Amino acid sequence: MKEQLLEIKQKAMNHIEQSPSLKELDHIRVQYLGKKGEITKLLRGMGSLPKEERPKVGAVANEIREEIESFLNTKIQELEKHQQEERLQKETLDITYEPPLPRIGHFHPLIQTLEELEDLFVEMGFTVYAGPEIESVENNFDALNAPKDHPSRNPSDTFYIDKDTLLRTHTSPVQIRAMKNHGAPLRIVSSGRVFRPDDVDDTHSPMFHQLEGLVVDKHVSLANLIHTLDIFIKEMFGEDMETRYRPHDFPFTEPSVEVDVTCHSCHGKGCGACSYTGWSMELLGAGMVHPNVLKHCGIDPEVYSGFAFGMGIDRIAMVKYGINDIRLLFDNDVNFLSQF
Ligand code: FA5
Repeated sequence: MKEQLLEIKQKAMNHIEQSPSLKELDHIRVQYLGKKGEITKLLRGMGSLPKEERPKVGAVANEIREEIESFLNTKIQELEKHQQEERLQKETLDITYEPPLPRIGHFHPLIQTLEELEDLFVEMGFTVYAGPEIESVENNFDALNAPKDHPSRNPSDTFYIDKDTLLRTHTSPVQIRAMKNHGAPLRIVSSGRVFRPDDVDDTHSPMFHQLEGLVVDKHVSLANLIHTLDIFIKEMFGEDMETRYRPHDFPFTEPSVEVDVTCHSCHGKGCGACSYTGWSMELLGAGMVHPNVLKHCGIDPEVYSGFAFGMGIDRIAMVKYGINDIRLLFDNDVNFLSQF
């Protein structure tokens, strides 16, 4: 059996020596050293040897196995080295090659505007406050002094989930949450999505974004509201922007105003974008918090007063970036969005 083992060794060594590829060396390993390989097969016949011979043959078999294994590994290393040298010789370095850069994204212009607005109001001493998109009818309307027959409560103006819950129609219910949870004094802003079944056009979308502001303290006046909004408009759009306050009617503020700014296209001269008025589309509503709203939230209107405002963030972004159609903000056209 020793002779047969030596023969296998010789055969394996020759085979390895002549092998041209790593793949073939792998086959050789299986052929000679594997579980069903030649050495194992031969050793199965050891049972026919005299007892004292068996350990000797076993030792020879192990030695031969190790020698084949070691020669195989040496040959593999040689081949690998050779292959690497060949590859290095073939490879050339092109120092003028410009690899395509990965496309780097950035925040959507709406999110940029929202963050800019929040930063600006935080600098002015406001705290950012969060509110849910699914609201109670109570917070969205009743607590905001919107009477039962107010048109905004109509099912054709509001997405109801059930009779007591809806997709909020504005961010003003966050005023109620903040006043009920924290009382006075208070200075918060809150932003997020709001929903109304409005028909889509250049300036309207059924889902849009608002930023709400609320200040409640002693001796807060309309002058404070106008001063705060004037500072915000100039910081956001530039010193040359004028602000126009028009009387309006919101159930939750008294008095109430709507606010426009100088047309961004013509800077007030009058053009097609502003229908030759010189003023932008309406950007926000505001006013002094109605005493009924304060009372409802447990704040004494004889001691405290407050102002509030609610702006359309989408429209602020449109004025800021000169976008003439709100739909562009929701179309997800990467070519358009990558400009900002
Ligand atoms: C309100 O929603 C009031 N809650 C604002 C408010 C808050 C008044 C606090 C007083 C005190 P209004 O419905 O006007 O108001 O909406 C406010 C702003 O949201 C508008 O000025 C406009 O900029 C924007 N807006 C309204 N409807 C749409 C729409 N369909 N698409 C895009 N923007 C809209």
